Amino acid sequence: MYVKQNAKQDNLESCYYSDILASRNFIQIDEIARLKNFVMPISGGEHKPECDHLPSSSIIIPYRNRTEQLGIFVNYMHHFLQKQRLHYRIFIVDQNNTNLFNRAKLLNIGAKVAIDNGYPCLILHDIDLIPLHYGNIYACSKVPRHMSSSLDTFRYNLPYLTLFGGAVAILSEQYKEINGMSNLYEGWGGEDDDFYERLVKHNLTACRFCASVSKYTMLRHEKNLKKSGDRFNLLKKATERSNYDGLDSLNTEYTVQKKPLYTHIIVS
Ligand code: BGN
Repeated sequence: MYVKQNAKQDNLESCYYSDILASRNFIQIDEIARLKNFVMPISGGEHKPECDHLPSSSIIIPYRNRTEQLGIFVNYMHHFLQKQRLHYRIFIVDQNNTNLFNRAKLLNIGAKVAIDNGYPCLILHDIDLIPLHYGNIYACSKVPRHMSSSLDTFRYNLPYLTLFGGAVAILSEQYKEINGMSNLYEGWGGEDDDFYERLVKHNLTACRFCASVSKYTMLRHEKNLKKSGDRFNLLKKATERSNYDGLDSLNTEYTVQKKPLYTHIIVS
């Protein structure tokens, strides 16, 4: 358990996280059941600490019908993010139809809502990924950052160097500059590689923290994801398509509701 170490820390005026790094680095998954006692009051999944903080972060989660993971994720993440003393808000972007899952389009919609609400930093995040190191700060770096590069299901190795999926942090300005992600990837796979091509096109060199800080565990789920049959062809034209397929070509309806632990964006 994280314990405040001295009285001075109780009156912190800035949200430095070096004390977090110093105090305790790893979180045990079995803490999840006890998290309720640790989190501060939240509305719409937003929390603002009473101190100067880093630029505000929006945590954007593409989602459909994984209630158990949702409960684990939001409880764990409020605890985790509050230890990092961030101003943040969790957005769950819920695909409310039976079409193939369109992860990138949901991320575009979440990013649009977050940007419209004034968030300068976007954390694009799968719901089954649980960060294990407090040093993995959920704020944006100057360049886009691949956060989940050390994942237990990949035996803590990167499958390939340009992988840019799972959990990434990107400034809203940069996301707008590259026109977000493609809306055309229906089903599993490829949309994150397409996203990476957009970064390359705009000379945005991505970064990673070291492997020990970038550790994640993946929550188990049934592997019933249908693959995108088009992904190979789509990827071939990723760079040229980015001019007209992305954040500026969203034509999907959605509603936004504040729930206690998250902002719920329902996409029809
Ligand atoms: C890759 C997928 C990514 C996925 C990683 C890790 C494709 C495109 C093939 C041309 N890419 O194979 O989307 O994030 O695996 O699982 O399928």
